[in-house]
Amino acid sequence: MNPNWKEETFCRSCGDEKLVHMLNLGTMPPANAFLESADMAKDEPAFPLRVAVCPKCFSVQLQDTIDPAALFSREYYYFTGASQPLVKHFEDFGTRLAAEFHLQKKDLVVEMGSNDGVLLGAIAPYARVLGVDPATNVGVEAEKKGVKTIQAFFGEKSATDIVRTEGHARLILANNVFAHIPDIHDVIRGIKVLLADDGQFIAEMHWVGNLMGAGGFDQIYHEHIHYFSLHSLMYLFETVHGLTISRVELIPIHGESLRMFVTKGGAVDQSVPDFLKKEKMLGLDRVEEYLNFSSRVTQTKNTLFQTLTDLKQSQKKVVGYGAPAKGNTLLNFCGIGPDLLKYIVDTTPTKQNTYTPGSHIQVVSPDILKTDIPDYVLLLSWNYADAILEKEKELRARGVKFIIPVPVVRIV
Ligand code: DWN
Repeated sequence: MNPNWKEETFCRSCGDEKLVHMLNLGTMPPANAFLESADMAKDEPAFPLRVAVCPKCFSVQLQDTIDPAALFSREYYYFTGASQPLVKHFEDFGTRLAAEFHLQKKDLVVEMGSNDGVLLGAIAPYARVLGVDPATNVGVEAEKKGVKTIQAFFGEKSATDIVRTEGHARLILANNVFAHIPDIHDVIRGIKVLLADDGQFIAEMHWVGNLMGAGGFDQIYHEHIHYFSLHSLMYLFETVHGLTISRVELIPIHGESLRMFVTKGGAVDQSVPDFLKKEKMLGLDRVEEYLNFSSRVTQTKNTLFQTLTDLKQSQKKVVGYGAPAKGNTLLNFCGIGPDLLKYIVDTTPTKQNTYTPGSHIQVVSPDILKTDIPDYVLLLSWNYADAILEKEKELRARGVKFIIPVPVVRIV
């Protein structure tokens, strides 16, 4: 048994052992484990990727856990700053938080999973900011933005240390990180220690309703332990931890993500009951709805593989656009390799001249598209489709077609 991996039998959120299996994506390497040339000849660790739902609290979660240290306490290949639409999203959000919460220099704002400091950099002019991130490399980029970063996992211990040196936090932020953490109870205990009594914990995370609907199954990978609904978040924060989800927003990021505002009590905004009603209409309070997902995933897999195989047989040149983590789930689950995708372009310098984990397709700079014109482009970063299709309008004017893979394959 790989020491970095174990199978879970109990619901991580409520402890109910009757987890119901809902989807098996096979065995594959971690989605951000891009390979340098020297790594290609070495053994590539791969792990089961299976998803289950808890019939009691409706928490959707991986059945297998990889040691977070094996995933995050290392060079991290993902930089928020590589995606301009995401940079704008977080810069706008930072400005909004400063105004909405009347932030002042005495206020402390802490972000867990702060990556290269894009969000905290936007808040730094208004308040004291502190990043917490376990990766060994991203903090250097954050420091360039004036964002001090502690290289650690956020939890009760790191939160206690921060209170001792910096005091309590007016805001604690977590964007695309809370769902990555196996021991979410330790994180919530840390939030309760660090958050000021009038403070708010604000988190963005992929929404399971989108993942099973218009978004894609490709957002399932080993970094993402949990796939929350508001129903399951309510059980975790309110029933288990006695906190209050006071407001919720659905935001058009990474498909559609939930943004929740958590307080230590007080008024609850109408958005919370309204969203619970929306989820009930989608059947997210019924296990059957989760069990229906698997057949749609298999349909997408078969259609995408057949589309690319047909294009190859028609001598068409097909390349990938964007090397997101989710793209590696898609490529590995659908069995797509260098025979079907000649290369993949990506704006992230650390990803360029590497190879995708499992599928071993080379990642190169988008500059290649200035001279090497493909017939088709598989848009692996489909969550930025609008911005990318606009950016590549000249390619499209030359007849290049874009394949959008999820939730159903379509060519534009
Ligand atoms: O939770 C996570 C999600 C939210 O972000 C993390 N586990 C890691 C990461 O996942 P991802 O890699 O799927 O995220 P993105 O932001 O969808 O990745 C987009 C990729 O596409 C980046 O590598 C940058 C690239 N890109 C590009 O090459 N050209 C992006 C844009 C907008 C472009 O024009």
